[in-house]
Amino acid sequence: MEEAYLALGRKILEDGHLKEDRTGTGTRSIFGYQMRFDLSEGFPLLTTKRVPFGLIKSELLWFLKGDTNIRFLLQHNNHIWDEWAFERYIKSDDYQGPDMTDFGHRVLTDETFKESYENEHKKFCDLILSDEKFAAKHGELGNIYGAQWRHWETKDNGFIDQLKNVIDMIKKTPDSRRLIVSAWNPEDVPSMALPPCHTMFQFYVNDGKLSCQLYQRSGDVFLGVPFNIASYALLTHLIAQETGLEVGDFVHTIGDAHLYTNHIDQMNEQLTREIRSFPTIKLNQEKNSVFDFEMEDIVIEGYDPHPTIKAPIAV
Ligand code: UFP
Repeated sequence: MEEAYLALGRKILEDGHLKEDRTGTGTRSIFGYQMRFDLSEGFPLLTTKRVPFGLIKSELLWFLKGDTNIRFLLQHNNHIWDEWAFERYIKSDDYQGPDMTDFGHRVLTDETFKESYENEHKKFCDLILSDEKFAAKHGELGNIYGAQWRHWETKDNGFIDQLKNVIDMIKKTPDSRRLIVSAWNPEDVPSMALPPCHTMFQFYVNDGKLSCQLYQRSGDVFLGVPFNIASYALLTHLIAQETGLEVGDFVHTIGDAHLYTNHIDQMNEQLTREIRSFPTIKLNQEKNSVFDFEMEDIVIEGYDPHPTIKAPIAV
């Protein structure tokens, strides 16, 4: 099944057209691609390079809680959302340190600046962890996934818990063709630093099995997509357990599927590696609501990947 992912990498290398992008890095890109993973055959955590499952797990539990403050992530040593909160902080009146404008690009080229950035970033994270008031003010990311999934604001000042509703529907009307959660909120998009990449997902129940399809508008195929596959596979497992279903397929549909030009060598290296068998996932069988899972309730077994391949993140 991992071949489905590698085939995408290969296709972009062969057919992808050069395309400029928002980050100024440049990409090779194709439009419209679909992969399918039969979750009953193993958990799709890539083996041709190590994918850090702990980060995927804590991020998903954070989304499920409807939490949009990075404090929970930092408490779990997860730094994948730091930059977005840090960017807001340095633009606020409370930030008094050295100029951090455009830090994402400057750290790549200026060693002295990088040191200063790392220093400020560490101070920021320490404050988020130690000072509750600071965290409430500066750790907040606004209307990102957790908010849209669990707390979609309505015109009459109420809110919709899309995820809870979809789980109820899977239990009561599993044949429904409306089992959808949308993170794409057109009212919020213009004010968001990073509009949702995984924009909507749909469930499908057949023969006692739960399948999930994600529509991802934009996929960084080397760095982002391996995370996204594992995250939605995990979500499908959690919801299947609550609804008493087996797992079916995870179908991953991507709009702009791209390789950044500084990920080409890394993708080529990954393509030379031999696929190993996927690991399996064990969930605490005593948890029967997706909202009750803690880190230790979810365990990956038999994961034996090739080593990590490092690549710069485009910002
Ligand atoms: N990206 C992913 N997966 C994610 C995520 C981001 O691949 O879960 F949050 C990548 C896609 C793209 C960039 O390369 O981040 C977002 O940029 P843009 O908004 O311009 O598409």
